[in-house]
Amino acid sequence: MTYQYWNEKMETLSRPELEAYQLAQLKTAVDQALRTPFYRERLGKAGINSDTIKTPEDLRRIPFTTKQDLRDGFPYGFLSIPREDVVRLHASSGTTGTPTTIYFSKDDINRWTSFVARCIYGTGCNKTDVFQNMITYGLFTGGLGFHAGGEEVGMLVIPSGPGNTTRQFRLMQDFGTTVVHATPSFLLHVESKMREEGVSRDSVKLKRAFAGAEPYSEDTRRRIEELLRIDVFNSYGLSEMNGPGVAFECQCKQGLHIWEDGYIAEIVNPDTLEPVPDGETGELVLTCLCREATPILRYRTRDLSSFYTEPCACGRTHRRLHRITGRTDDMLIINGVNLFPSQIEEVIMSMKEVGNNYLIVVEKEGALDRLTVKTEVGQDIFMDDARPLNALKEKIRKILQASIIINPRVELHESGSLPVSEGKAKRVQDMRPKDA
Ligand code: DLL
Repeated sequence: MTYQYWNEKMETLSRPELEAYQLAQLKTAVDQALRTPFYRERLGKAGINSDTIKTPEDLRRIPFTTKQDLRDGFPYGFLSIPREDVVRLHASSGTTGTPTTIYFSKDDINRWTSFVARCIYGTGCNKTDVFQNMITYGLFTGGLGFHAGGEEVGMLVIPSGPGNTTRQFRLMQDFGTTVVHATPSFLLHVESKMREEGVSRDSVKLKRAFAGAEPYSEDTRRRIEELLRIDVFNSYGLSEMNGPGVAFECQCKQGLHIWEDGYIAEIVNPDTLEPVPDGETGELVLTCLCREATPILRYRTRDLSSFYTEPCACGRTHRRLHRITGRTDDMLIINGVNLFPSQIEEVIMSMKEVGNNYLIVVEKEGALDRLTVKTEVGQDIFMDDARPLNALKEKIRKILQASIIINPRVELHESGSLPVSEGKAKRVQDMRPKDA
């Protein structure tokens, strides 16, 4: 296979060159951070400035930054440049508290855009492609981030946003869309709708999809790839680190290259905060090296991942992350047993009889927790035939129980009947009283 690089020099720097580059950028980031009210105090207390950062290991002397810190610093505690040099802001939805806001200078936007372009180009896209960006625009970074990256590559970008699948199909057919971007759950919904509305696969020219913004399993990727006959590339990012364009799969589709000239990645044990041995799973901690307006150092993402230990066949020297399996804060404890929603997804998405959507519900039943897994059935399964349905239910229950230890209740639902979210899927409904 021939691999294409957007910025060959930076993508294939030798490790010593990359580390030297990171160190220089880290010093700049620390200087920049000292211009914000938050870090002036935090780094001041720890006695840290760019002169105390002499080797890559000195990074570990910098205190961590948490989501709560960002909230406490709302609205301008993390701003390091004059307000009039800020050209854009993005913000988290704030559904779980005060929103967190990230500010960008013009140069920040350009740097972010070139990282997203690097991701897109590295999957084999080029200016002949037609790119339908089926993700939310607005304060969410996915829409505008990919929009700018797609234009930078020179693709024809259709800013469709999510929703309205009938119109999405029309756009795909009218303009010959070759690449789409969406959350994996929305891609599965698109596939179901395509069959439901009788849109033939041959009437569209799709080749690739970028899927991210939420966790999904390898089986889900395979399912989307097989059903839509496309290549799906995993895309990871977070608003605190600009948005998409932090880590992305190349044509090898074996883990996500984290762009180490833009971000320093560490993986730590979430309890001890000590680094885990290479290859072991822990919490990803990121330092942003490519943004001046809102510098963020050693940010605890709460995302769980691990590094690949071998180099990638594509020749890029930037390390690869395993797909994010979940977050430290999305672990459920059910009658004392720890469970990540991804463990359930892995099981059910590998079963052909199961449809494209599912929901996990946890309730209190007396003193005990009760786990219910609601799944849609495949489109060729009839809901009025009780016997095969009961057999299927029992089969799913048994396979799940063997894998997650907990004995779940399984509910089967008609294809297309479970709620679909246009943005990130809400897979878990935890109905247990909060203080129980
Ligand atoms: O989701 C940015 C983004 C947009 C990434 C479009 C990819 C594509 P936030 O809304 O701040 O930003 O959410 C970030 O989403 O910490 C992860 O928990 C999760 N996440 C993002 N990408 C993936 C992925 C955007 N590929 C949070 N796999 C992160 C698993 C992901 N989880």
